Amino acid sequence: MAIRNRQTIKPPAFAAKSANHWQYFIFAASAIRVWLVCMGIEKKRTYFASDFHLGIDARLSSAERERQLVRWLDQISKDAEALYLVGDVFDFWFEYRTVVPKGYTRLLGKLAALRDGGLPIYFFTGNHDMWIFRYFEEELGIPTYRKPIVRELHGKTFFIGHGDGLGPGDHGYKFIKKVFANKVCQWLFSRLHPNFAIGMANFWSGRSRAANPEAQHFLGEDKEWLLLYANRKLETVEADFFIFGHRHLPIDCVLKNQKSRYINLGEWMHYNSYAVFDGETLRLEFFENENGQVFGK
Ligand SMILES: [Mn+2]
Repeated sequence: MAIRNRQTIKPPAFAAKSANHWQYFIFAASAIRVWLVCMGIEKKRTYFASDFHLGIDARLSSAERERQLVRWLDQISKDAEALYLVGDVFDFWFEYRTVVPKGYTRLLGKLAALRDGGLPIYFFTGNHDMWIFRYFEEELGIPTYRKPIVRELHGKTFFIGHGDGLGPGDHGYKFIKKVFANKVCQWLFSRLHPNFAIGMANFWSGRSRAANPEAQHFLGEDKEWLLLYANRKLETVEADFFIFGHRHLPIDCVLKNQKSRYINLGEWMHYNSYAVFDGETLRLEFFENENGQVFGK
């Protein structure tokens, strides 16, 4: 077999042209991407919010707040890549095998529509709605988490959870949480008639709020218990962001490694605060509230 002289093997004429075409293609793709980002069409933002406490009235009534949340969801759906609802969406929820609390139709409908449209949504139970069982998963296709999770998003590590029962102290609550999470206690509670059981729970929920007036200021780096928890957790988990709710105060604080941050999502009874991560930076923002303030900076 004749061996072809190397020099005679030239790249075919179209190769040079196709390299050019390739460059054009890359240029066009980046231009389109810039345009999509400018238009807000490319979905690349991850949103986090918690503590809507639907069911009780605050600055707005619960019904008004629900509509406000739907407006917020409409707004973020334009560029959302994912949505994390980090607990206490409802002020109280108990789910029977065949019965769920009435109300919240607009929020549930909007979440269903977004989920059906392909938006990944992740739901965490909080201390007020820990008795959400399989409804969100089965009816809305939204996975429900009862404990903090660690997620990798665009190369950053997120530690995400509601935050109740974490950090030092609060032994009373930690005990009650164990009772509430107990399957036998849940079964017994579910034997009660909903009118009685949910009425009693709403009364309890209101009382617990009255007994624990919210501390509406930043307590300092040595006293904010979720910050202490995050600093401690850094010894075993290399997270860039610790995202919690529960504290009802929008907080953004650099942790002891001078790199990671503790973010508290605040709440929607007064602040309407949420966090948005664009793939590189994360910040707290406020919806329909021009007086929002971030603590701990
Ligand atoms: Mn809460």
